[in-house]
Amino acid sequence: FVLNVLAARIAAVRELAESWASRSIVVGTAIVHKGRLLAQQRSYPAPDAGRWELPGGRVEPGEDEPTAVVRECREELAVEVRPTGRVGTDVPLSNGMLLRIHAAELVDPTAVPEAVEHRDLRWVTADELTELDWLDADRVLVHSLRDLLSDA
Ligand code: 9L3
Ligand code: MG
Repeated sequence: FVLNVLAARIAAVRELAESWASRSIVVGTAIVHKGRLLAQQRSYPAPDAGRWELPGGRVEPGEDEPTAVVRECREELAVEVRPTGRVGTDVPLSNGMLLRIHAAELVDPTAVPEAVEHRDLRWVTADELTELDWLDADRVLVHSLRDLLSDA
């Protein structure tokens, strides 16, 4: 009986820990098409406006990362993507969350992403990657993203 109670306690704590862990992840999406990477320019908040990032956002409680990637790309770009695996390392954000990148491809290669809530979108080449004014966290990933483009 005591062991059962303990096991239940441990399960409850683990569940809580996992829900906290999943809440602290921000997914970013590396969509590569014809040797270019899709970058988007933020329009808010003021300090980030005009700077570039990979599409994405917070993983919601109970949501897995690939599902969050698909949802965020629908919301921000109005396209369907298929996540294919993680890219680079996790990058700590100033708000205490972690940025984690997933590569993805367009389900329909002829679909045209739209800047639903962003200022601008750009398909960038490996050389253009370094020139963009990336958010600090995304800039850390430029080398990994370049590798992704040279593989394609
Ligand atoms: N963030 C940084 N780089 C990214 C993304 C998608 C997000 N590629 C940061 C910006 C915000 C936080 O994560 O501080 C949450 O992102 P969002 O929900 O504003 O997209
Ligand atoms: Mg976002």
